[in-house]
Amino acid sequence: MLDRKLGGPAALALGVVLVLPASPAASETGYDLWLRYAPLEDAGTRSAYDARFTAVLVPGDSPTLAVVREELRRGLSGLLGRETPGATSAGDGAVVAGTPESSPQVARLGWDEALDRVGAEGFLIRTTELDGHRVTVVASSGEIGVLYGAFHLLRLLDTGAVVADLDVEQRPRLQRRLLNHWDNLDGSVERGYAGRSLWDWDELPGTVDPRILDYARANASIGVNGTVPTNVNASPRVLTSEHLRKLAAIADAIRPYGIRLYLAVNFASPKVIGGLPTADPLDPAVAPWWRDKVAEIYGLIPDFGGFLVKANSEGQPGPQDYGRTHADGANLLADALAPHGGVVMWRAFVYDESVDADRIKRAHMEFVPLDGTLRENVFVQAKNGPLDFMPREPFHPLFGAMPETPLMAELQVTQEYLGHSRHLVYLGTMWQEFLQADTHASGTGSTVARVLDGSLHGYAMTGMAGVANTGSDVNWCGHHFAQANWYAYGRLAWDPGLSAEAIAGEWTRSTWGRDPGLVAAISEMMMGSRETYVRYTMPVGLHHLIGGDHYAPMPENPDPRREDWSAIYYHRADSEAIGFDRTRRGSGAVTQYHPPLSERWDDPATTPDELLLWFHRLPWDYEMKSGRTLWEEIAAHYEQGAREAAELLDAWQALRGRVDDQRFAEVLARLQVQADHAAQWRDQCIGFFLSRKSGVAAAPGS
Ligand code: BDP
Repeated sequence: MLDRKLGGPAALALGVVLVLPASPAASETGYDLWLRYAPLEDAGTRSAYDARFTAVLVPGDSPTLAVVREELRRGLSGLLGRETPGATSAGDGAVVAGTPESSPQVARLGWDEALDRVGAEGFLIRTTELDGHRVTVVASSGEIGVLYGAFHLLRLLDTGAVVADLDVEQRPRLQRRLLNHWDNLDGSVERGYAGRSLWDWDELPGTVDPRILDYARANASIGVNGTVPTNVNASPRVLTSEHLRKLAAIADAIRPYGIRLYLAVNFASPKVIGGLPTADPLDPAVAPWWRDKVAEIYGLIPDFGGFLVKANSEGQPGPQDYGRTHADGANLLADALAPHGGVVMWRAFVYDESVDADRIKRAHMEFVPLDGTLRENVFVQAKNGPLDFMPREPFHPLFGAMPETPLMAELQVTQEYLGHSRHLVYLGTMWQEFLQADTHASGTGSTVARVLDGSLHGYAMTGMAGVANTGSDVNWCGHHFAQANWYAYGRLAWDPGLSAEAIAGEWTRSTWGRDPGLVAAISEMMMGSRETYVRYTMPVGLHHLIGGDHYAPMPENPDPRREDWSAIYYHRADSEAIGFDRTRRGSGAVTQYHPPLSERWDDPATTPDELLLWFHRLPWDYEMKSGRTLWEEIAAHYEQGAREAAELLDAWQALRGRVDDQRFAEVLARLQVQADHAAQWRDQCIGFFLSRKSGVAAAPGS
């Protein structure tokens, strides 16, 4: 077993290459994620690869090239079950990796045109002849591209792709592919379900936990190229000089893996840590404060990425505290960052009650008028849906509504509303649904993916952010299957057009095993899991049926702090009807979508079942497409969802002995909890809605 001590960066530094045992019964902790490089079981494939990948030729001394060299050796040694040496010249079977600058062999191939095409993060992987030898070349115009190419080659081998005659050309479709951590400076993690924070601020900057290198390596393997280490509910302390030195140590550690550091900042910082009387963006002292602070950051972290800001949202300070707009605030920071090449990611997660009675309309109403008023280095970062990371939402109407403003999508990898790290819910399918949703902003085919990759509106900057699910748990994500969501996020940020099913297959092979029966069984569990979760938590478009922990069913929740944090505000169930009327006759939220969606979703008859009660308030006996009444349909979904959760447990039990014992048992324990809790969702919600329907329970708001 490759455990943390043996397989971590210490082993890399020593050039130790470890070989993994093949037995599925051996215990694994999950620490190695999808980078286990378990020996190929199939003898035929292994001997074919044996001759094809004999040695690794990666000249160059840079930290990134050292990582490439060691990763290729480690990966090939693991997969082939024998040591793969480094080489100094290209013999038969050499894997040659580098840029034209770092590798004389790559330079001699004369692939300049193709290398220009793929850019500094893209790569070519080709089987070719070099000085009469048959070699595999991984080439890019940038070292990070070489690293991505090396990981991709290993992924191809690991997942059993045909590699006889390789000719691969890839480049990322999005420029900035970030993880956003919601880690606090005290080591807790907001909405984190996998232990404590990865960052040990007390030990930094003197000691960087080697685990940070493994974190960076895992991210590089899926193309993540930026990280925001701390919470959007930002402590002003993040920007103190003392803390910046700690951040610089992290930035240094992750740089060789192509990962840039960004920071979530508190808009009131000039006041709280800068000693100014105000943080008003138009106050003459405030802009110089930010300029100086930014200069200090770049002095320590020359490739610093920029700021992420949650302003005037859920009690966070912001420009509106001074009667200014979000644009005033974002542009202030953008001007400070621009000379250094930094960007601002200004979050659109705002829902000021004074804007509109329907919470989901508020961000669109506040931000659309700002389109065209933001500096060129400002992104607006919007969650995938207009409410808040529900298991199913229609796409956020801002996508397709801000042609002049680069929009970044914020996806939530941590399962805040999706069963925490207790439920097996593969999010790849949910994100695919979002990315492929047609906004109709500029005719049919105006998918969210095309908004994000800039092709629809000609954005000069593109990006995506994922709220991380990593923590100090030895398996990183709490649930072994939650690792799949980290993986899928990275792969989709690289290419939003990838299919969730292909990603699930890839991940399963690398993480659990390559036996086709095993892959089919696990992929099937994953592919249906999100819809199962939707069935037992938000059937037919019902939403936000939770209480404060965002986990357990609490449809009766009347949150006294804010109406729009309660459950009853959303389902509005009484003896007559259920659902939120967002049609033109109701809140009018449908009008924020382009036609034909605004018409389609205005009419229950043309609204898909899964969004029905998101957009409509309907009588309990409304006739569904299935022929059932609405109530029967809701109840049937709860029943089916709970049944499917129990079936997930059965499906896993059938895999006993086919994966290692430790991970098997850990997943089993969680699936048992999931089945129990799904049954609770069913029973509590059916009971509650029945009482509402019969008029026994009090009507909403009473
Ligand atoms: C909500 C979370 C809260 C976050 C907030 C946000 O419950 O913890 O701070 O979103 O995204 O989903 O700012």
